[in-house]
Amino acid sequence: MNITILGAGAVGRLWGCKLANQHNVHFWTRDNHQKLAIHLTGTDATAKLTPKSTSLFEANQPPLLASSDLVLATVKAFQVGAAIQAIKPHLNPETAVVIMHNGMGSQQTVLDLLPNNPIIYATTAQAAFRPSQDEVHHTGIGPTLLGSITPHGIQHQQLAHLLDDALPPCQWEDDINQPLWNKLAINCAINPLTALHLCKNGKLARSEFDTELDAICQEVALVMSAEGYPVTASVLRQRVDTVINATADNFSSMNQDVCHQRQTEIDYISGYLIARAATHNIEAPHNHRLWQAIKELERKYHDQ
Ligand code: KPL
Repeated sequence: MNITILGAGAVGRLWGCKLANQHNVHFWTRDNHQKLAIHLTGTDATAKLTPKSTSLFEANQPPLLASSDLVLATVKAFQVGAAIQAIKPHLNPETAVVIMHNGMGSQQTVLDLLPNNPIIYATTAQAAFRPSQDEVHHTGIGPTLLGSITPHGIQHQQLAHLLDDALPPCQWEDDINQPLWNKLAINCAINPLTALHLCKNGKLARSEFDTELDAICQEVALVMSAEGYPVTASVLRQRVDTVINATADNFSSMNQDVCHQRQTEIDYISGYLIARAATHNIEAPHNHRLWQAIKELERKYHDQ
């Protein structure tokens, strides 16, 4: 299969290296470089690349994009619109497009820009970071779930097998919004708090965060239930605690964004939750306060 990875962050590079074991992989990035070198490291059992080998990929070549059977977009939520606009002139309307990012709220933008392509959304618990320019380090294995948001996307269920062969475990979901909401709930709790307290995920297990985590989960549970995904605050709190413990030694993506003074995904995490709460007339003061605090931080470092 011919695959284009849209975005060359840690997650895009990880998937690119893994898919390249069986497929032709090409990258589309914001710079215009025609080649992309990636050195993949990591200790997971599925690593098939020889340790210390560097793979050289073709990049930013319109004919390779035009002949792609699949585009896997791994850019951040707030970059999705611009990234899709950049590839649109070269994209075949039959090419399946998989969108994989933290948070929710980009679906309508993608549907408006690509009304004919099969559109699939994905959420992954695979973790990676880039210790240096060329290197990507695979730090955690977790499930990837994907499902269609367009009627013709359903014909692409075999993509779950393709991704599963490259980087398991991976599974097709009939309603992808359910796992997207489940992940959003976890991100609403962990990401802003670890970014504001400049701490690893594990610190949130301390009792001083109990009340705040309960309040966040309470609001998210109300909104999820109103959206047709009924859940209780205590179930969400258990899930959040499980992730806090499983990723205790990690810095969340929002913590890393704030530390590097980058734009965060807050508008697509707490911001999305608040927007959905408003449509159901649900109060979400705790999530709103966290959203405001992160926006204030972003404003400060952008004004510097
Ligand atoms: O998805 C994550 C993130 O960092 O964005 C969690 C689950 C919080 C793990 O760090």
